[in-house]
Amino acid sequence: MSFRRADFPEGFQFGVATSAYQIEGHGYGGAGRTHWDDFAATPGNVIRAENGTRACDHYHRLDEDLDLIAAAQFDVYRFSTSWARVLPEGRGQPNPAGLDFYDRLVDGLLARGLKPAATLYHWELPSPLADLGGWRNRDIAGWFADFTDLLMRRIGDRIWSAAPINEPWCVAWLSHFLGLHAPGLRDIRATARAMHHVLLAHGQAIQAMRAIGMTNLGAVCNFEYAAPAEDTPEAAAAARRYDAIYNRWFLSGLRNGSYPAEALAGLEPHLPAGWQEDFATIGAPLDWLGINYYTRKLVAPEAGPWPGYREVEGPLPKTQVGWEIYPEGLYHFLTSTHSDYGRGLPIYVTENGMANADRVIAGQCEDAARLAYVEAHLAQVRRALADGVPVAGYYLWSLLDNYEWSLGYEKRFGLVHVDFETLRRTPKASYHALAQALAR
Ligand code: IFM
Repeated sequence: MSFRRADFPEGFQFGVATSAYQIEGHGYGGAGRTHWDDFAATPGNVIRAENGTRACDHYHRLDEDLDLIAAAQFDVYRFSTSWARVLPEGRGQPNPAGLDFYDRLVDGLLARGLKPAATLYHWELPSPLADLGGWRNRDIAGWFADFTDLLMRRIGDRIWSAAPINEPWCVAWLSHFLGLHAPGLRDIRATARAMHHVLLAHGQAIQAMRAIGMTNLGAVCNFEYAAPAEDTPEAAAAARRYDAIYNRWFLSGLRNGSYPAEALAGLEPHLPAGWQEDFATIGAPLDWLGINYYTRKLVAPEAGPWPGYREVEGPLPKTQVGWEIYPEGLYHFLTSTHSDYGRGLPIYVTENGMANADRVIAGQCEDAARLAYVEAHLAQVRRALADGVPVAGYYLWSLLDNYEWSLGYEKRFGLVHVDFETLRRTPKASYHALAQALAR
C-alpha cells in the first residue's frame, strides 16, 4: 500500500460499506416482500433471475463479518437497514425480529470499537408500498419518515452517523427512466415524481431524526464525471445535461433550494404541483455530505426526445463491470461539492471501489487491480485535502462480494471473497494490505 493511516489528518475515518438487501439474506428473519424481489422475478431484468433471498447470509453470520471489519482496524461500518425487514408491509405492524437484528448489529459494532454509520434506505422498497405507486406517490415521504422514527427510536441512541437514502439518482433516474433497477419503469412523468419525492422523503426523515435528538446526519449521493465524447458544442451541451441530471439535481435541491435548468428543461412539466414549496423541507440542515464515486462517462449528443444524449465507450482501463477507471473524477467532485454546495460541511467518500474477477487459488485471493484502484483514488483524496477540502473519511465499497443488483452475484466488489456455494469468506490481498496500512 502506498499510504498509511498517519498520512491522513488526525481523526480521518476509514470505513467499509455494505447494504442490507445485498448481503443479509432477505429470506431470513421475517422480512416482507420488496420491489426488488418482484423485479428479479421478471424475466430479463436480472442475470439468471438471481435475488437477495440468501445473499451472503450476513443475517446468520453477523459476528463473523463484524470481526472481519474490526480485525482490519477500520473505524466505521456503513450499513443500511431494510425497510421491509423492520416493517414487512411498509407501514403498520413492525417485525420484532427485524428490530432485534439491527439492535444486535449496532451493539456488535460498538462492542468492537467500530462506529455505526446507518443508511435507512438502500433500495428495497416494501412491495405493498410499490403497489401504492412507490416513489411516484407523494405519501412516500410520510411513510418513510414513520419508518425512520420507528427504527431510530430503537437504535438511534447508538448510531454515530445516519443518512436517509443511498444514491437518490439510482432510486429515481436509474429505476424510473432507464428502467434498469426496480421498479423497472421507463416513464418520464414517473421519473420526475421520483426525482422530487426522493428528496422530500430525505427531508422528512432528517426532521424525524432531529426530533428525537439525533446528530451527525447527512446525505449520500452518487456521481459520475461527465465528459463530452467529442470536441463539439453539441457534445459539450449533452455532457452538461448528463451532469445536471446525474450530479447536480440532488445536491442543488438539498443545498441550494433549486434544480438545474438543463434538467428542468425536460422534467419540469412532469413535477408535482407546488414542488418549489417543498425545498423548505428538502433543505433541512445537514452535518455532512457523502460522495459515492466509481467512474466517468463519455457523452455524445443523440437525435430524438430530451435528454438527447447517449453514452460512448471510453478508452481507459475498465473494471469487471466495464466502468472506466478515472480517479481524477473523485478530485473533481470533492472540490466542486465543497465549493458549490458544502458551505464548510465535512465531506465523506461514502463509497468507492471496484469489481474484479477475483478467484481463490490455494486459499489465496490476489486482487492487485483493486489495490491499485484504491491507492489511485486515495491519492486524489489527499490532493483535495492539500487544497483545503474538508474530506473527513473514506469508505470502501464493499466489505464482501455481494448481490450486485441486476448483475447478480458474478461481479465481485468485496475486500473479502465470498464463495456463493459454501458462503465461505476469504479475505483478499487488498484486505490484508489495507489492514497493514490502517494498523495503529
Ligand atoms: O453495489 C452498488 C451499491 O449498492 C450502490 N453503489 C454502487 C455499488 C456498485 O455498483
